[in-house]
Amino acid sequence: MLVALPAGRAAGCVAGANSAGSPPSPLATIGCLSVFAYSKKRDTKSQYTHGHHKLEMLWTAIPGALLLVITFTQMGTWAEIKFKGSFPQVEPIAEVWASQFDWRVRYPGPDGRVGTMDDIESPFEFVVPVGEPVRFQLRSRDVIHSFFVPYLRIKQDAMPGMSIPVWFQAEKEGSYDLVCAELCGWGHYKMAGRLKVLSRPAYDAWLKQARTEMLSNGSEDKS
Ligand SMILES: [Cu+2]
Repeated sequence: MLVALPAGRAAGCVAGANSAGSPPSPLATIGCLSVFAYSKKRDTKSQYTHGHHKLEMLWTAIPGALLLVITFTQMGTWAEIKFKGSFPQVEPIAEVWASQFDWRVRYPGPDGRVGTMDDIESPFEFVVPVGEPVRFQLRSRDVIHSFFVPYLRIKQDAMPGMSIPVWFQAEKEGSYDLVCAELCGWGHYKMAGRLKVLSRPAYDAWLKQARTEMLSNGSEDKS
């Protein structure tokens, strides 16, 4: 039956093999391929193609030009976000440490400085005031991580040995995803933190409460 179908060979072969509702057997498949292989004239030359230069130049030049337009039109925005000279003149609110597989936000304690004994640590939770520019230093304890808050479209790599300044301004109160956007190891998925945006009074109250708890060293739980 296989060789009796010179026209529409493949369809005929498969249809014939499937007539009983079962998948084509290996023998039927080999038979179909053989029909194709041996039906070609042996003396024909292979066809070579060199593409279409004009078309290739066109579909290279158009995306290239578009990328250049995008690059130059957004340079101001990029500079505003990333260049240190255009950062808002505010004190860093905290240090954000990334590590396998953890976010630690260190706020200054009563001495107003980060990196001292009275720092407040907030694991997996970055609390900030709404409607104000927030500046922080981003650091890594081990490998490359990436601080990513999709809601704010903010992403910055955290590099070991570097303290990288970052800033943003959240305009709406709420709780947003804070994730690591760099595949940093087997527990990468665990770096699921939160960015909590509070009103200024609520933020001050949260900070005061956190400082009180830190200074009490847990003694309030014993009462
Ligand atoms: Cu990470």
